Amino acid sequence: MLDRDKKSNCPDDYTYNRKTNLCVKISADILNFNAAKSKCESLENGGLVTIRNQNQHDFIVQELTKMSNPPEPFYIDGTDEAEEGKFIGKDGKEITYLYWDSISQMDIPHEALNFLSLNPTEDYKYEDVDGTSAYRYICEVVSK
Ligand SMILES: [Ca+2]
Repeated sequence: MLDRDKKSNCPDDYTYNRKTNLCVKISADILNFNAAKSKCESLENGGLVTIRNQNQHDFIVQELTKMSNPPEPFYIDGTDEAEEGKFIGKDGKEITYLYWDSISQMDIPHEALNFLSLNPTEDYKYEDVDGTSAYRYICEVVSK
C-alpha cells in the first residue's frame, strides 16, 4: 500500500503522522465520554483515538504540547466497563499499552473509573476517570 493511500481518508482538519499511521484531531470543545465517542464516530472510520504503543503515545503528547491546554484530561479510547482492569479498544481488542500516572490504579477503588484519559498534569500519562465530566478529547480516523 502506498503512503498516499494510507492517508487518503484522513480529513483535512486532522493531522496525519506517517511513522505511527495515526490520523488525529484534538477537540476544541468539551464533552463527556459517551458524547465525545459519538462525536468522533460521526465520521466514517472515526472514533476516539486508540493508542497501542509508545510511539503513538509520544506522537499524541507531541501534538498536545504544541497547544496551550487547561489542566484537564483528554479522553482517548478504552474502557474496562466489562472486566475491571482489562481495557478494551473500539476494535474489540485489549489495550496492553497503559502508561498510568502516579495516582491511577493505585490505592483508591477503580471499579467505577472505566474510561481512559491523558492527564496533562503528569506529562499526559494515563488516568482512569468515570466518564461523566466534560473534557476535551482526541478523535482519529482509522486508515482504510
Ligand atoms: Ca475500572
